[in-house]
This record gives sequence, C-alpha cells and structure tokens, in this order.
Amino acid sequence: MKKKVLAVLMTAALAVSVAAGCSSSSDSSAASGSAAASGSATAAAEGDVYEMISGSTTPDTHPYNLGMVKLDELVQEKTGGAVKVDHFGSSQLGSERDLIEGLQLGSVQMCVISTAPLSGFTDSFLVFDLPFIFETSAQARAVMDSEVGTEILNSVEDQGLVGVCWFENGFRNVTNNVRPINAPEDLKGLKIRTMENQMHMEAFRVMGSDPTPMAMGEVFTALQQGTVDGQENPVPIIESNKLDEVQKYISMTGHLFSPAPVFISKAYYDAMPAEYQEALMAAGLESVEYQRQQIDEQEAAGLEVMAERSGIEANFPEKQAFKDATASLYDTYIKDEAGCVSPDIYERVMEVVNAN
Ligand code: EAX
Repeated sequence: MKKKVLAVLMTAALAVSVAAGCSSSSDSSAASGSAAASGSATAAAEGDVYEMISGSTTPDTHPYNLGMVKLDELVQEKTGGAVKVDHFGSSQLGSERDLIEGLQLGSVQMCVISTAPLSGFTDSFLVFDLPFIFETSAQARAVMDSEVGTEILNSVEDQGLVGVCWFENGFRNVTNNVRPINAPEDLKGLKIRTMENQMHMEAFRVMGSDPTPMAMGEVFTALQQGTVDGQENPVPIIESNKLDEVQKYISMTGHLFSPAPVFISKAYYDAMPAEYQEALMAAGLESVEYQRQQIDEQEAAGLEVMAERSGIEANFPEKQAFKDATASLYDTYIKDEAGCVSPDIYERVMEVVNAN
C-alpha cells in the first residue's frame, strides 16, 4: 500500500508543481516543487518504494525492453526492492516524442528511445544523424562510452531529462515493397517512412525518395495499407515488429546508426535519495553490456528468422554510392547554427571514431 501511495503522491506533486508553474507565478510551483522534494526527503524513510513507469515503442522481445528488464533486476537487487522499473513497450505510453514529453511532465518516469526524435528538443544528439558517420558497432560503442558521448547523454538536463546510460538500436537498413535497393537511384520516387528528424528526411530526399515522418506505432499499418512503400530500421526492430510480413525486400544499407539513450525524468530523479540515484546509475551501466549482446544476437539471427517466416529477400549493396549521395549533409548540417551539428562535437566524435 505504501509504495502505491508514494508513487501517486510523487506523481501528483510533480503534476501539481508543473501545472502551477505553467499557469501562475513561480512561487506556487516552487512551493509545490519543494513539497515534492521535501515529500521525497521523508519518502526516503526506511521501507519506501520508488516504482517507476518506463516506456518504449519496441515490443517485449526487442533488446530495448530486454535491457530495461535487466536494469530493473539490477536496481532492485542493489536497493533491496526499493527502486523498481515497470517497462511498457509497443508504444503503449505513446510515441518517442510523447515519452520525452511524459518525462518532462512527470507522467512517465523513464524511457529508452532512438536519438533522432530528440532533434525536436535539442541539437546535441544530431551528430548521430550524419549518414555513415560510423562504419562499425565498435566505433559507435567507443563514442557512446567516451567523454564526448557521456557529455551528449547528459546534455538535456535543462530539458528535464537525466541520462542514465547508452543502450543502442543499431545500424539502419531500408525495407520496401517495390524493388531491391542496390544504389541510391533505386530509391527514386519511393515513399519511405522516416523518424521525425530533419536530417534523416534530408538524407532520403537527396537520394530521390519521398521521406514521410511517422511515429513507430503507425508504421506496420502504413506499410500494410501502402500509405508508404518502405521504411528504414535496424534488423532487430524490423524482425521484432514483424515488418517483414508486410515488406518484400530488405537492403542492408547501414546508412545510419541509432544510439538509444535511457533517460529518467529529472524532477523524479532529483527527488530520489542519493543512495537510490547511485544504485540506478550503476544498474544502468551494468545493463549496457547485456543490451549490446542482445542487439548482436538479434542482428546475427534476424535475417534468417525473417527469410524463413515471410520470404523477405535481403540484398547487400555497395555502400560507397550511398555515402557519396548523402555527403552533402556534412556541408549542410555541420555548422555553429541552430538545428545543426556543432563542429566541436563533430570533431571530438570523429577523434574517437578514427581511433577505433
Ligand atoms: O527507437 O521509430 C523508429 O524507427 C525507432 O527506430 C524505434 O522507435 C526505436
């Protein structure tokens, strides 16, 4: 009973503090905010439980969800069950943009998402939206584990998001129902669903296709009904969402790598006792290795699973033509301007890439 009351009180207090902050003077929101904090100070008393709601757009068999289950096990172990994470996948709590807003409002406490939708809130993750910036998972993982990767993960606290750790989604490939994609010109005229990210859309636009941004929860139906011809995602996403059942071809372009930050709502995190904050961060870091293993295993097995299940045809195009076709994004988007990749971040990321 205590944990439910506490969770309700925390959410209500946070909701009240946000509501007051939106509609009246800062005094009342500060007061209710401090009430939430002081409430949690007493809440740190022996035996209280912090039961968090976490969300993703991915099915329970996907490594995002498997990683969050592992994180929950580890943080429960470290806190004797005082901190718990109840994860809800398959867009039950909304799109990735909805999840970001949910953490800001306090209606959801944690999430794991691709970095691309963060472009609506900050520019600091845009470096990952440069096509072919990574050649291998090892390079991507080295960047996520590096100082600059940690800085990027922690760069949105002013937006109400505390970075817990880097999970990953993987290298993105194109699926469609019209033709195998062996060269950029094969994309000409195809309606391709992309994430809601200006750089992803530009990459598919310069290759001649018609990029259509859409939340992940709508993609299967859009492909089934022919609203779009194709989409682009890593093999574990394609396989776990059974997109091969409504797609004929998968072309292993590997045009982008999606890291997947795990966030906790800053207001909720700040109201947690330090010992539980440390336990959560440690559990996050310890779950990364496991999550990466799950991605590697599903990447290795996914094409065969789908070929047997649906007969989807895989092809492995030469990447150079796609790199050449999208190279213009580096000139267009690496600038000290809003909506662009900071040259400093780009150079620091490339230092790590070139060293791995
Ligand atoms: O982050 O929307 C997408 O295509 C993402 O890859 C998916 O939601 C996992």
